Amino acid sequence: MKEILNAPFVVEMVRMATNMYAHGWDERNGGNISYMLSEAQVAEYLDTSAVLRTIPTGFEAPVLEGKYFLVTGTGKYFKNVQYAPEVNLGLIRIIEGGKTAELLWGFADGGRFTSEFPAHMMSHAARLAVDPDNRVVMHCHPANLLAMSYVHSLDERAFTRTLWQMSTECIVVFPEGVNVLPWMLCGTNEIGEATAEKMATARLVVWSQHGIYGVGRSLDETFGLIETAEKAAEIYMKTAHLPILNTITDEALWQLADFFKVTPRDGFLSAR
Ligand code: 2HA
Ligand code: ZN
Repeated sequence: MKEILNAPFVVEMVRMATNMYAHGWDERNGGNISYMLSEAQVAEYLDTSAVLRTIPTGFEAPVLEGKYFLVTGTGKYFKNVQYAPEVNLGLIRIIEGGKTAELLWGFADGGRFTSEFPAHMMSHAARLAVDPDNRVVMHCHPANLLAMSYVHSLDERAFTRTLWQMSTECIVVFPEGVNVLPWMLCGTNEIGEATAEKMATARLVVWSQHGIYGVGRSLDETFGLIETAEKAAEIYMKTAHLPILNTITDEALWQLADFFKVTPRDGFLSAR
């Protein structure tokens, strides 16, 4: 059996948590990541029949039965993940239709997965229905997206259009736009269900006055999505109070969509 601390998925997760902390997106215990793994990946490093303990989840997600996830722990600080991966991360398998998680590695101080586990697992289930290659759900608290949710309309079309106008890359990176939830109590099944519902039509879901959820096929892709939206929000917050003399027009956004062969969310650009 190979050493799990050297597994590419653990190394990548540690680097990602460290990088996200460095971006200022994950103060204190803010943020969480879940990364779906195949049984073959896990079996190179662990005896998959050796269950350390079982943890109840409080929800059901039958399509995740038998699936493996590397997840950040509740109350754990992203800044500390690199110093003690086996305490701050856990590797689990979902059983009993989602009601129970079997811990195979990690959470070595007796801990458990992120308080946002329902939102993560329900988002995985929702995204797998749209994209069977989805692997990652990532949540964090980037300052400019949060700030924008205080001063901008939360209408999804309006919010998306503003982000698209703030940087040429945006419509290419997230042509489906962003979805937006109003403020809701975090850590609950209700916000998990609402997030998953929004995930049916976009890979980014803003949690107003809280943060953002992103999903993708890899950690890099998911990070890049959030990074691009957050950069656009930063430009918005730098310019919103100033006289706007220039913008990226809908005609220019259509040109980008054509050139980069992406399909903008239906109805989000003016018809041409
Ligand atoms: O895990 O970010 O939303 C801490 C949080 C809760
Ligand atoms: Zn949060």
